[in-house]
Amino acid sequence: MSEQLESGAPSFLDRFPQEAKVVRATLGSSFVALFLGALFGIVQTLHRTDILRLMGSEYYYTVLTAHGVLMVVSFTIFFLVGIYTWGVVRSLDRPLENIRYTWTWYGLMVVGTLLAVVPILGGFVDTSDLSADVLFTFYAPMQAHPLFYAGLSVFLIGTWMAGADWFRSWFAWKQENPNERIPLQTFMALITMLMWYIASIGITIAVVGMLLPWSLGLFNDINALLTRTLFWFWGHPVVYFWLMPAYMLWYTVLPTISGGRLFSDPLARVVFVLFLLLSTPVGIHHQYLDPGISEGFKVIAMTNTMFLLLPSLLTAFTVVASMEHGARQRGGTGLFGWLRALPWRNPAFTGMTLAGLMFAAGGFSGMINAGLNINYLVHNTLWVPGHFHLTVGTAVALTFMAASYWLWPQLTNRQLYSRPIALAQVILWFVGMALMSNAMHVAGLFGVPRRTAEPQYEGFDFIPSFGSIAEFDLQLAIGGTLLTISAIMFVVNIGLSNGTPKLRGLGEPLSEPLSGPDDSPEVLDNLKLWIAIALVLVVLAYTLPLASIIDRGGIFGPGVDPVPMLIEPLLAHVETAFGESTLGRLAAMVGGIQI
Ligand code: HAS
Ligand code: CU
Repeated sequence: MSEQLESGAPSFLDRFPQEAKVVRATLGSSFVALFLGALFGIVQTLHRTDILRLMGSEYYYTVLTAHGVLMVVSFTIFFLVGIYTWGVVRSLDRPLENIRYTWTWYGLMVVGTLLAVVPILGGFVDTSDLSADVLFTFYAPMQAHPLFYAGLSVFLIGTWMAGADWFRSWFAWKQENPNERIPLQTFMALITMLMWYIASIGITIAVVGMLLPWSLGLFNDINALLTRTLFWFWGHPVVYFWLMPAYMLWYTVLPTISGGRLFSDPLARVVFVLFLLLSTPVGIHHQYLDPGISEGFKVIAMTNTMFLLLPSLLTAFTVVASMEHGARQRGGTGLFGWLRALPWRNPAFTGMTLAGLMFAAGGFSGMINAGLNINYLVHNTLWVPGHFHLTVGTAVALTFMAASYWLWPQLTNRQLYSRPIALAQVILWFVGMALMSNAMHVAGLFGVPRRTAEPQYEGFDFIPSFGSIAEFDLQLAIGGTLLTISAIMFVVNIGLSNGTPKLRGLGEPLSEPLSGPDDSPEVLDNLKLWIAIALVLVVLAYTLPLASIIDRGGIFGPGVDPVPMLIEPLLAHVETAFGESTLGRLAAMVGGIQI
């Protein structure tokens, strides 16, 4: 018989035992991926900084692919499906419609991951022809074993089914509550999935239509630029797919553990709608340096990207305002004095807040990336991994870990093994990442490339304007080591928590927003409207660039010559095609259809 805590509320496990099991399984899978990903991470950090070489450089891409795929596909997305399942069930306050269906999508995601990871690991076995050293951006011309693409496809199907599960639950709830606003957490999960379905169009065509048959040998040529463009059609929304569950936690859990209430539910809805509208028509900002896409399309992508800063800036405001409200409820006063009244000893709070703080820096490097001209300075340098270790590697990963300290006890009815270790762990992550990402950003500015085992070319010295490359390497290696220790501390702490005594009453209800859903215009909940606008924007942003790439390079090859697209020949061509009409001139301005 488990002991009952005196004042505690029933936990998620008490109320939804079946669903709690699924959420535990998905989060557990994500932690396994994090643990393995961290091990590959340290191997590659120490290798490229030449501090400890455990393998030959020919295995560097194998390690890098394993690190990337385990971290940004498995860790993040398994966590996402778990936390949204929790959020939807909790906020609709009803069990899922069919738990066997739920286990089916979870099973598909596990099988998909295994299918993709086996060929990656095959890269270590010289005698096997299994390999997938294609990095987490797996577009052509690098080619993986067909199993890798098959695994990815199965994994994706699993995620789509997960989304359908939440929609189903929401439909059922709506029948019973026809006049109610969609509860905030469910709203966030549904909007995220609508974005995911739109983004998936790009990757499905690339993987099923091109990469898989190409690796099966069904055709020999491939239009590499087309697979890249379709990849980034999906690849940018993916970064928000990682971020949105973290935002869900910042909006709905962080205010409660700060001792306060969410400042504004309507603003949170606006933010998620903006993500749905703007996440996809910006993918070309990853291709500013790709020859073969005209500058006009790149400028459109840049403009959309700058608009896309808005939801994050709104988030910074809303989340900090909610924290301040919490602090003042706890007796905090003064312009900044309220910061002292926040619960800094709570690892869930401190972890999420440090994650937010680092995201401010990551967002800043994102703005630099997004500038078409300044991107030329940083593209393909170590700056870019510096950027994404602050965003996905901290804003997202640290939030997920911190939130787990809060949620895991409610899924297991057992207290956390050690809060002091948890607190040390989140601080260690922050310190490790501050060192590593700082070194990466600065080294990138000096031109040190990303994605290479041998960044130091023979007969060539990078000229830093301060410090030395050796110092940055050391900083990077120390940071990477602290991060690996921190990841291990997290997994071990959660693992040991499964052995603490059973308790009842560990539930922690969430506080109501200061400005609730009734204050937000009903149109915000009109999902059909938002998806229609999102689709129109995608069509506007992508039809011409894709038509142009296919026109010049074919669907199945031979591909586009790697020469820059110039406006003048385009103008000449469009004049012949459209005459001198305004439309013709306009089409030429943004990049034309043919060259
Ligand atoms: Fe990015 C490349 C532009 C956000 C991830 N990005 C990448 C890659 C990854 C990635 C993985 O335009 C590399 C892909 C590859 O392998 O090639 N990114 C942006 C922009 C944003 C942005 C404009 N990125 C993210 C997020 C990611 C992510 C989020 C993952 C989760 N990124 C780019 C571009 C490239 C790129 C180019 C291509 C570079 C190249 O050349 O290859 C924006 O969304 C950022 C907006 C964010 C803000 C910050 C708001 C601040 C907040 C903090 C609140 C504070 C709190 C704490 C809560 C404006 C919300 C308060 C604390 C107290 C104590 C009070
Ligand atoms: Cu992007």
